[in-house]
This record gives sequence, structure tokens and C-alpha cells, in this order.
Amino acid sequence: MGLTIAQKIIKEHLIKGEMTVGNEIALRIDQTLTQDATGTMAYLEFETMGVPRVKTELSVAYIDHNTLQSGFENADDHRYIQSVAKKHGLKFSRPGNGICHQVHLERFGKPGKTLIGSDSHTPTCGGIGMLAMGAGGMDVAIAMGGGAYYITMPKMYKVNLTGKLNPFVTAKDVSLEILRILSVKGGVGAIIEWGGEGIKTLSVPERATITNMGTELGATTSIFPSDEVTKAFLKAEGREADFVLLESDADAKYDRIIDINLSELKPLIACPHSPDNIVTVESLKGTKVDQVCIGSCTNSSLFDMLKMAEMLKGKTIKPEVSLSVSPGSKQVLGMLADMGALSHIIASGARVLECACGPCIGMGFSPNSAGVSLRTFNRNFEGRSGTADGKVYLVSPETAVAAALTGEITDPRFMEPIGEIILPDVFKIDDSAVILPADEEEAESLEILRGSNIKPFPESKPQENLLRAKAVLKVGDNITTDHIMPAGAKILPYRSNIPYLSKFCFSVCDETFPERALEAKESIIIGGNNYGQGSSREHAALVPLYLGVRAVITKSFARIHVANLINAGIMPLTFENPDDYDKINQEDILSISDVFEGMDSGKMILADETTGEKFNLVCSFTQRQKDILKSGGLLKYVGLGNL
Ligand code: MIC
Ligand code: SF4
Repeated sequence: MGLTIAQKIIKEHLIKGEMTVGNEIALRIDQTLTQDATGTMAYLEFETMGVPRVKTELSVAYIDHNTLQSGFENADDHRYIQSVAKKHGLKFSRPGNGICHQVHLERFGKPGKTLIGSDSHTPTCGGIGMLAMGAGGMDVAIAMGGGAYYITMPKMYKVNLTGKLNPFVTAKDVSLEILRILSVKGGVGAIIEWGGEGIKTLSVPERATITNMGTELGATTSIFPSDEVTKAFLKAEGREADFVLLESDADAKYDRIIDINLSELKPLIACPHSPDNIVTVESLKGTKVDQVCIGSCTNSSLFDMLKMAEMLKGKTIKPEVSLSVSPGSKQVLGMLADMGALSHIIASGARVLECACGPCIGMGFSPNSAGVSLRTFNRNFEGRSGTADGKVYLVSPETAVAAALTGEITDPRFMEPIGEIILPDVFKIDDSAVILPADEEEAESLEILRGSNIKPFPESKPQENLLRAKAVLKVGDNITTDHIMPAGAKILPYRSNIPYLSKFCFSVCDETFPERALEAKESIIIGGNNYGQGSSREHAALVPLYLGVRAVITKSFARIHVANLINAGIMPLTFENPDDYDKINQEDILSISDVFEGMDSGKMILADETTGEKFNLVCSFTQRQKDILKSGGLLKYVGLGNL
């Protein structure tokens, strides 16, 4: 039987397991990436393994999330990561060099290879035919140490594109269209392959916008073939030698096929507070806009920036609107400057920010109270912008500029036309902001530079046969990691200080949770569907662990978060009958006896001691996952000699 692109890469990297859907498989990982907000933890975890040099073909440590340095904390963490990279054989991408996904796509990603990154938008490199997945920091640490990455063998979905995008309709609108079709949980357990005649019209940056935002579908990853378009991009980056042709077999089988005609698409917009809350831009015409932000790993390529600059050329933005522009990388910013486009952006009244995540993760540029903010980003979860009642809409760069120029939501198709954007044949290549590791001999004597903001990990405990604890928190559907462990300028500096972070756990839903959880000592969280969607941050598991959470019981989980819970030694369980969720109240005392037998049989009985009712729970732990839970988390399991 023929294979899909992803199946071909999986087959070539398979270490253990059978490639049948739902089976656990172990993959050899060629490349890893980390960013600063998850990196400090990942490297502390890597250090506990005692491996002197990373064992991957390439590992890169980026600094891009928190570059504000509002106190010593970040500067110390950056210095720590830089010293680890130098000693342990990683490349270090300095702050200012750009957003990890954009830089990795430009300079390091390779078709046909595997990449895991401690950031959920790692699938961006799927735009050049790489099997690129987001993972928790511990999983990335294990891969750097030479261990495998475990995933559940996904289903294969195919999106067939026909036609060609009309002017002012963009790859971002394709991302929003697939979110409209599938929703934020429609991709869970699947890899999404993009194909059909229509892909020939999409450049690599456009493809990368689409694979980037596949994360919002909950997909394991998204991937494009590696073809002539990929080859031209790699050539422009001076990396033609990295090109390999990669396509699916003609008789490859897909679990679902979705057709999208690019010619029929209109500009779309995701309304607050979910990326799948999609309507046409036209339908919101006239809505007053306070702020516009252009950038993030979804829309910060040279292609996006050039289109935006062309629209802004010779114009100034409305006085009532504040516009930020964050180019994705030093390469993008440098080329914008060389090509003269930067001066159009500056002259328009835009505020040009650093090449970093910036406003996307709430690092400044929070909207005014109840402000309407149009952003070219990928997430608009409640509170993520830093303004609790801010209303964030997700749009393409074209729709963003149209709003900045008119002061209201405006379909960009009604703006003055711009000429075709032709990308240069050769990009500006300057890797001077990527610092190389020391050679092995020099590395031995190098010291790791630790700051006082780095606090010890929370102590994880082995799961026991009897679990008895209070349901300290009950939350609804689609709880994001931004609900569980918010980010933003005030909290992000403390990513290596779990005790401090714990004060903000679930603060978006219930500010009293941390205090009540600590008082209960041991607790259980009850959740709805798609619990833990969004970021790969393992802090959303480590902080609950610190607060005494022993199990999370939901209707369903998001992929990376469920792995992070197991890695932290917290048991993820699901209701056999989702309606039972309604019968449990916050504060009820719950118990499960025979946990170990239940782990083996896949069924457990949950007794609600407060109401006297009993409910069936299900789980499908592999032997490895059971062993991790019984050892008290992944690090302890690895410490027992199981790499
Ligand atoms: C995000 O977009 O939510 C982040 C910030 O990039 C996270 C990583 C983090 O929380 O550090 C992600 O997507 O994984
Ligand atoms: Fe950074 Fe935003 Fe991309 Fe996350 S989604 S990596 S915060 S730019």
C-alpha cells in the first residue's frame, strides 16, 4: 500500500512500535529546538541526565519569547541557556535574531527530517516537508540526550487545494478556513497533509503560515510536500544541498479528505476568544479598531512584511489606531531595510518592535480596556494579550493593514490594489547571531552560569493504588494552557521559578485555586473537552504538580498536554460517559481504588464520596506510560536507566 508523506518520514525514523493508528510509536529525532520560555526547564532537565553533548544532528536554543529583561531574571535565564548551549553542543540563537520557527525555517529545517521543539508551533517547518512536532520540555531533553520521542500513531488527513488565491486573500485565510471546517479539536490525533494542484501557487512562507496554524486544530502536525517551490526557497537561503524531493504515493490512503478551492475563499477573521470562531471580514465591516499587531511566527516572513509595507507606502495610519510590526527574523528585518520597505513602515506611523514574539505572548502592547485588537497571530485566547477584557481578532496581514488605515474592520479587497510581491532569488544570509558551541575539549572546562531565579523542580510522587482527593477545580470545554498557566510580561520572567508561578495558576478562571489546592494538599481537576489545548508549556503540568494535583479527569485532552501530565506524574483520565461530567461538583471528595489494576484494564471506577455516585473512567496507558506514572514522572523513570 502507498504511503503518505508523513508515513514515509515516520517509517524512516521508526525505532519501536507498529505504524497502525492509535499505537504508540517511538521516533528517532534528528533536530530539536527550544525557546527561552520553555528552554530553561528543558535544559535543567537535560542536565539531570548527565549527557555531555547533545546526540541529535542539530539542536538549537533560541531566545525569542521574553526579551524584555525588565529585571535580572530574564538576563540570567538567557545567560544560563547560552552557557548550556556552548558546553553541551547546541547552536544558540541570540535575542534579536528572530522567532524560533521563522529562523528555523530559514536556516536549519530540512525536508524529510524529524524535528521536535518545546513550542507548539514547531510544525511551521512542515512548510518545507519536515515532520516537525511540538513537545514538552522533558521530551525535548530526552531527544537531545539520544532518546526517542513517543507519539500515538496518527490518522492521516489530506487537504486538497485547487484554484488560486485572489488578491488580498491569503494563506492566513486558508488557515482560518480549515479551522472553520475542523474546529480547535478537529485535528486531534491526525497529521494534516496539504496537496493538490493549488499548492503549486503557494510559496514556502505561505505554506509555513498554514502548517504553523495547524497547531490550533490540535493536529499532531501539518506537512507539505517538498517540491520545486521548496527547492527554490532553500536555494535562496543558500541551502540547496538540503533539498530532497518528497511526495505521497499515488495510492496513499487518507482517513479524511477535505477539498478547498482557493479561488472561492474570502478574507476571514477569528473572533474572540477562540481561533475557530470564524466569520468573513466583510460581515464585521465598520467595527471600530483600537490596535493592530502584525508579526508572530504565523505572519512575519519577508513575504508578509513586503505586502504590508506596500499597502502602507505613502499613507499614514489612523490616529485612533496603534500599529505594531514585529518582523520574524533578523534576515527579514535586514532585507526590509535593504529593499527600502522598512522606511514605508516607519513613515506610516507603525511602531517597529524587536524580531521576537512580543505582543503575541503578552510581552507588551496589551490593548486598552475592552479594546479591539486585530492581530496576525495564531491565538486569541481570553486574557492572553494582557488585557483581561481585550477583544482579540485573528486576521491576515492585509486585513490588519486595512484596519490600521481605516480605523475599522475593513475587507482588504476594497483597498487600493498593490502590485505582485516577487521574493528575491537570493536572501540575505548572515548567521552571525547564531553562536556555535565549544568543541568537546574546551567544553569540558566550561562552567554553567546559573541565576538565583532558577528554583528546584517540584517533587513528583509515584502514583499509588488508592487515589483519594478533593475535586478542587471544575472547568469547562477547551481550557487552554493559557488558562492553566498564563504567560505575559508580568509572569514570563518566572518560568524557572515554579513556586512563584504557582500563584497565578488558573487565575483566569479562579484566583482562589492555588490557595485552595495547597490547603487540600492533594487534589483532582475536572475538565471538559479538549483540556490543555494550545501551548506546549510543561509548566501547565509542573505547576499543578507543585500544587498537589494528582489526577485530571476530563471528557478529552489535547495531545501535548496529556504527554506533559504523564511526564509530570499526574494521571490523565477520561469519563467513559461524557455526561457524567455534569454529575460531579467542585469540592466533592473523589476516590479511585485499584488504580494499578485500572491502568492495566483501561477502566477505573470513580467514587464520588460526597454524593455516593459511581462513574466509569477510561484510560489507555502504554506500558511505558504506566511505568512513568508509577515511577513518579519521566525524569525519575529515566533516572532508573530507561532512556
Ligand atoms: C505560545 O504561543 O503559547 C507559546 C508561548 O509560544 C507556547 C510556549 C510557551 O508557553 O512557552 C507554545 O506555543 O508552546
Ligand atoms: Fe511566539 Fe506567538 Fe509563535 Fe508562540 S505563537 S512561538 S508566542 S510568536
